[in-house]
Amino acid sequence: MTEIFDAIKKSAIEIRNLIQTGDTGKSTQENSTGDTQLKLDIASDEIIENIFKELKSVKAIVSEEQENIVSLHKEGKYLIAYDPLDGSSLVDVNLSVGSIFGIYENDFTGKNLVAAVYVVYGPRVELVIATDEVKMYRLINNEFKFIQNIKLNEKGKLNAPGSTQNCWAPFHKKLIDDIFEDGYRLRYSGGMVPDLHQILLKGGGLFSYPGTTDRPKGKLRQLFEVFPFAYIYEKANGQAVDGFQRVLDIQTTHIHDTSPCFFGSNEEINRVLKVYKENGK
Ligand code: P6P
Repeated sequence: MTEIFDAIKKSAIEIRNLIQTGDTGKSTQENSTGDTQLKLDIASDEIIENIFKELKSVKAIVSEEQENIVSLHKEGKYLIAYDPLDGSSLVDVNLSVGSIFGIYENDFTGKNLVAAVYVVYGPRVELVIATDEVKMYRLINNEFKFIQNIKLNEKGKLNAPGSTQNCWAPFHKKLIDDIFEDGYRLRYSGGMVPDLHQILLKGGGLFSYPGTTDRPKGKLRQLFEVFPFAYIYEKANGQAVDGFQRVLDIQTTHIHDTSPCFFGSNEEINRVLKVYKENGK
């Protein structure tokens, strides 16, 4: 799997250079989930696909920016689902964005995730690799240097409430009040990768992207976004749930399926589960 991590590091340096050219470039295309694709999305996707094509250990890949699975090497062991540049439109307002990778064996299901990686393109470029441990690296003089292991506290201080204002569950207001009765700091940029990175680095809290009235099954994609971060949060001593169950136990029916999701420290997630159990459907 080392060659995959090295390939991701190589793609991160190329994508960082691409972002700094400044041209996000609106395109007329839409991706499989109806998001308008920026030239930056398509270019980042090409960088990653071309690098993965060289790896004999990769059997197939699927990108959030493409409709279908791309078969690569039939003797390969790993399947990779990735979001090449999540939150790319934030580049236009100079906010951080990220790439997300789920590395699977046998099939694209939560239970078969064997590693997850994300890259944050911000004032610094940082990369986090989760296998049995969660390790963070920083790009220094064009090389990724190991900085620290990441572990979540039992209870945190940060709250990233994505789109909870129009959550389908009328009790969601109560949920937020119950969970955050003892005061949390609001930290939400609209970019899943920097928002979740901040909670990991600052010791914990809760990131919520629940089902909403217009999207009862949530907005974030299982294979490319939700499962990889669920894997990372669990390996960092936290949890990831859809309100009722562990996210990694969800049965995916289509590669572009979405899911409501809560990522966080044990204390906050256990409160979410309790309130959903008492009030949910
Ligand atoms: P909203 C970015 O478009 C993204 O996919 C995630 O990075 C982010 O958490 C979410 O959507 C933001 O969605 O509805 O708050 O704009």
